[in-house]
Amino acid sequence: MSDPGIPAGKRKTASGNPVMTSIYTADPSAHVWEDGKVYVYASHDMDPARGCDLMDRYHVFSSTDMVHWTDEGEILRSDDVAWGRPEGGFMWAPDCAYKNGTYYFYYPHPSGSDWNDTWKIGVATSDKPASGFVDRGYIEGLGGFAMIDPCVFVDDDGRAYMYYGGGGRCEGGELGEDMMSIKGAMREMEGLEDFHEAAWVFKRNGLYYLTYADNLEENNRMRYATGEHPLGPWTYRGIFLEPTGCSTTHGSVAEFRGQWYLFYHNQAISDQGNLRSVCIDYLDFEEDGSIRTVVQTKE
Ligand code: FUB
Repeated sequence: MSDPGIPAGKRKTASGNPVMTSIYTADPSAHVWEDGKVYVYASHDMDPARGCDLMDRYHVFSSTDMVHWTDEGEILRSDDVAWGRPEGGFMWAPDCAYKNGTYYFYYPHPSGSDWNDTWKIGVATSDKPASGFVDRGYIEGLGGFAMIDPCVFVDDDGRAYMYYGGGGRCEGGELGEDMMSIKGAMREMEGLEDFHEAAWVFKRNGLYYLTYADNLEENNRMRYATGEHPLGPWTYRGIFLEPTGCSTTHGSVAEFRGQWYLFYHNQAISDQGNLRSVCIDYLDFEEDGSIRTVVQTKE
């Protein structure tokens, strides 16, 4: 006898999608930390929906069961960043990593008025996952055009890797012990097809996965590649999230109590591409490690 399970699309992740409904949220980076809870670090879309320039703060959400979510409140805003763009705004897709008792919150933010050419990756730290973050400056030696969407992956051996990129180029490199410097140099991630932005790296059964948003106009999908090493080279494997109805797509992947999940955003509540909301759906794999197309739970 085998357990057929409940078909994808019939299973409820939570109270239905979108899951985060206290504020408009986008670009979810999900992590299960040592306290057993799942935390989502998200961008906060602001009303009026004028565009990505108005985004100037981040919230964290937590859950003990993937069903009930608590908005833990704001953890950082552009006013807290002494080195940041004088006019503020542009706090784009963040990520968080944990090492040796410290949570490192990574966020892309321009350092000058000429926002698209002055991106830097800022780092704020705390000894708690959802509060107490203090900005520590930015990662030295990097900066410039479309250096957005940082993702930090900490491998089982404790080595940490950073990825970022927009405008068609994804770069990766190893972080130093301080989690705020790059060991050696960043290098282009090879083997990705049609990379746009939103890199995310995770490991399953010894295989590394790099997921990202592609360039389909006004309807980005999510694609992925796999590799034997956290910095590639990567083998392109396909599309696993079809358009959500939102002009941008940005996702992360986490395992919680033996089940894998995809976190992403859509515009189901507002019907506006700049007022997005975080969604969660099951992420399932084939025997050979390939990712099945995600069935988007709409409500
Ligand atoms: O939320 C601002 C930007 O839109 C992100 O950095 C991109 O990944 C896209 O979701």
